[in-house]
Amino acid sequence: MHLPSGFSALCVALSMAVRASAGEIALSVEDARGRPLPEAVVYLMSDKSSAVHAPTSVIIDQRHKQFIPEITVVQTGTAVSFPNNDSIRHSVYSFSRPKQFQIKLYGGRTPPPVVFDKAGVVAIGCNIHDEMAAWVVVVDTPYFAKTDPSGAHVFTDLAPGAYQAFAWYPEMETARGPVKLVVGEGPTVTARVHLNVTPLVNESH
Ligand SMILES: [Cu+2]
Repeated sequence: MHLPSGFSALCVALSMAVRASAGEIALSVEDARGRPLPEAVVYLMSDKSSAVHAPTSVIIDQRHKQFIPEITVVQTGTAVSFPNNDSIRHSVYSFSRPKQFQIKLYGGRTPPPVVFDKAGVVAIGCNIHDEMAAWVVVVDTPYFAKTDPSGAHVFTDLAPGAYQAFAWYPEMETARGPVKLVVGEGPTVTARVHLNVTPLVNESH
């Protein structure tokens, strides 16, 4: 796997927490300065993960010349709609290998959804407005989330077994990982993932 230069090696700290609930993995993600990183994509792979399916339709809105949300994570096979709620027209496209598409200029009626059928990172833009950017991270697992304001997410109700954890943030070409974790019969498994990235600056929020 090719990793872009500029990202340091993955630092992982594993510890067993004392909480008694079984089948949980608690992940926390931090940025280059060691601060909690909200809105990072995290996901877990396991032998059984592709057999379970997450919801299969998702919306990425367009308002005030922005995609909302900017970061979306979906399971392979998910259909994503791109409604345009601006009074100007947009043309949504991607050149990324897992999903190349182009929707001609439109306003008003929402075009048919785009099905993201291959795993990987898909960078999305608008042909008219260069400043519009969004990412869809397509994963072969239903166990995915974005980290909360404290940079964390807890996966619950996990069957015992081996899992591989990954984390991703915009501008990374591929997700960082795997962090190997084993869910046993007992306490929560925790892992901390350090990504050498700078949080997105978004002046309009
Ligand atoms: Cu546009």
